[in-house]
Amino acid sequence: MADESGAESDSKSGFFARLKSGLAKTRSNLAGGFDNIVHGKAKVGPELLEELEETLLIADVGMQATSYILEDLKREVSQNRIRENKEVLAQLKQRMVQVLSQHQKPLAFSEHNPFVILVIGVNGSGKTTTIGKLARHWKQEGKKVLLAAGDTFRAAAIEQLQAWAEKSDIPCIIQKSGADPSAVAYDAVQAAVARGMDLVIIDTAGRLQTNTNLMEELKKVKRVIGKILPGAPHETLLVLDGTIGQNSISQARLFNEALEVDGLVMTKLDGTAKGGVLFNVTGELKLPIRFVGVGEKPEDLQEFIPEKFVDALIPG
Ligand SMILES: Nc1nc2c(ncn2[C@@H]2O[C@H](COP(=O)(O)OP(=O)(O)OP(=O)(O)O)[C@@H](O)[C@H]2O)c(=O)[nH]1
Ligand SMILES: [Mg+2]
Repeated sequence: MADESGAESDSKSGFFARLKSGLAKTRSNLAGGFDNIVHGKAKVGPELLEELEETLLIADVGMQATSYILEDLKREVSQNRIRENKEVLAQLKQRMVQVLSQHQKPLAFSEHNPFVILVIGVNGSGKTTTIGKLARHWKQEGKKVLLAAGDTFRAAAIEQLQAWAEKSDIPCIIQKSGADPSAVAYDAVQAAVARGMDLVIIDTAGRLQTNTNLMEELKKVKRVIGKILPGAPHETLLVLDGTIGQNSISQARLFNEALEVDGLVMTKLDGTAKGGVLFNVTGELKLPIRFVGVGEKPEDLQEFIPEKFVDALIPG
């Protein structure tokens, strides 16, 4: 996600192009309903809105978000106040941005030093690679970043995080595999305070949201962090795998109930036609989406900007 080209405008359009290509499957899923409006093929009327409704539901946008997106349009079209495809498109995009924006807020880096981020989620959702990419990006922004290999479950998990740390020349706190993840988190936060770091990012082992013991383990990690640094972790970041579609909602709900999640990352949107689930998950969970992953390259992990996301989904 870092800007390596040095040419800001180029890199910005490059980022947008990557977002667009990463969302290609979802876009083609939406295309049926949206092409008609974008290219002015269909007459504005109740049938067009029904088609749009179906299209949004198929892309996993969800009942509630879909009704919200279309409610005003339905009324205005039925009262003949909107007759042009262009107007329908503009309203639609505006509403979609609204749904995605309602819970957005920036990470409060400036309010805490060190700012502590605890990264959680099920196995393979993309936690460790997300941490690697974010750490690199924030280091390039000039922040003093410390990583913590809190996934002590497998030796390979520690090595995976260490590899990211070495590549970006970032310090990484480790213990041997099998160690208590709370102890690693404790060491890391203590070291960050002592060394005057700006940011600590703690990796954790993947776990199912239904595994009570493993959820308790994460609660303990949170408690221990809060004991050394009251108020920390400042961000409990839940990483969701975009390819699981609607299931991410029940998954996120259980993680949130157990651990009070502050923000969401949705990875692997390049691998799904159901990227509309972002509308659903932010609305249901009332949580901000911090980053989205649209591929495996560092620049494929992008800060989530509702306007850009909607522009990438719907051309025109
Ligand atoms: N296509 C694609 N692959 C991704 C994306 N984000 C992560 N991945 C891949 O997903 C795989 C799993 O990523 P990890 O970061 O190891 O996942 P994890 O959550 O740390 O996994 P555990 O530690 O086993 O729980 C890796 O091969 C990543 O490259 C994405 O946005 N798109
Ligand atoms: Mg991992």
